[in-house]
Amino acid sequence: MAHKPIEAADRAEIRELQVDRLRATVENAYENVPFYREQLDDLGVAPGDIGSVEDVRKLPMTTKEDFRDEYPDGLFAVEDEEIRRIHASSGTTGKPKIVAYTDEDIDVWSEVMARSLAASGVEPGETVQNAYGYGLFTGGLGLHYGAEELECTVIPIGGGQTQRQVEMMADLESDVLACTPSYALYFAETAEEMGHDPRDLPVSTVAFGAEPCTDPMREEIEQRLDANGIDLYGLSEIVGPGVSIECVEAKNGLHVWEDRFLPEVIDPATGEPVKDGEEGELVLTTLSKEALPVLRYRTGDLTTLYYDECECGRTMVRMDNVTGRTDDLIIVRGVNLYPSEIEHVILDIDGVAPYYRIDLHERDNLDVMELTVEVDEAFDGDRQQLHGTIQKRLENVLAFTPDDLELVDPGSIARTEVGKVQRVYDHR
Ligand code: DLL
Repeated sequence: MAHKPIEAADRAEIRELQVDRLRATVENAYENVPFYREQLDDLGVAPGDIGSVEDVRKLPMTTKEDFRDEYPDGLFAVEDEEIRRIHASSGTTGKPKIVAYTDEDIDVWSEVMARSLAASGVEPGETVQNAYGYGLFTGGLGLHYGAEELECTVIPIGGGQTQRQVEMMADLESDVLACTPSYALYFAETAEEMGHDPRDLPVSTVAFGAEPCTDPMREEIEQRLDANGIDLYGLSEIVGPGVSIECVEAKNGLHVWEDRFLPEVIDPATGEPVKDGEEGELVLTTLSKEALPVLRYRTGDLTTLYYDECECGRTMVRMDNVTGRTDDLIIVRGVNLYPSEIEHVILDIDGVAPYYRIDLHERDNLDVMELTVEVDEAFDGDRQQLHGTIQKRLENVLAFTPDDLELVDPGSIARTEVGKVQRVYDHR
């Protein structure tokens, strides 16, 4: 599918558009959101001070806590009558973050989502089986509107009902499965249990997102379903799904739709921008949102930006796929680890199934980590040996071994049919 001219525009043209839209966004925030007006006044910044994209650094940052503090509508920039839709992002604690859209916001969202699906190789006329949850979560309706905008057929099945999903896919010949990466594997597993070879199912693209997906996990999805796995990223505070996506040509970094969202990467400790090509926390500014303009949102997601050319011809910056968040860093007896690092090591080992959980406890004032790993169905080797291999590999790669490592039978670890998978349980 050909991309739109803006996706491959000259960088200078993109920058020009970004400055204009950034200024307008600051104006909207300043005029209509008292929260932002106060912050901008404190910093002595007026909308007219935005003369370049770099001037974004003059702006205040917005945090998750700001959304909570301003609950429900303190960050909205338009009158109630202009709000056409509300979504919410469920946190594990406290109030949800409420987000709002005008008609125009929904159009823009649908357009970036359609662009995303097209970049992932989806063609108009194809059938998209949308297994993201419908409702307050942005995944369901976000994908839905985008797929319709691209003139696809949508099956709005939502999360769960997995046997039915498998039957529908076979009977209605769905080309695209949109779901979380953990659900894609659960879907394949269920298909197998129902007597299908999942590789024979008609799906050719899996647009996975909403959760981290490491490389070994993606390989597993692609192999089990014999489909292209494409990483789709987004978050409610900025719009929902459709902030960035991998192109099918390169599958090497997610193109951020920079005409609508301005990305920066900062050092999470200092808030200063990192050097080019370094990893840090992704910060996003909306460039055309009417109902909810957001300045420099600290996503908590760790990534790197790449401005070099992409083989697909798009000029929009690519971000590395997000496998860690600043707040899911596990610190066990002074060792800093991200769950994705553990996942990367263990899923690369033959005989290990892509299901695991990490439990953190405190015993006698010490941090203790239990790692539970599922053995692959096809594994018929020696479990004791596999146990040793996992320990050794973790020690070699991460200089860390869990206090307890338990191997469990295939199917023992609970599967997540609806919503996002949880892998870390902190009992401390
Ligand atoms: O998860 C939106 C979405 C729906 C994205 C469907 C993709 C597909 P929230 O519930 O607000 O929105 O959660 C946003 O989820 O800050 C990341 O930490 C994580 N996340 C989203 N996409 C990815 C991804 C939706 N592709 C939070 N890889 C974000 C890793 C992701 N993490």
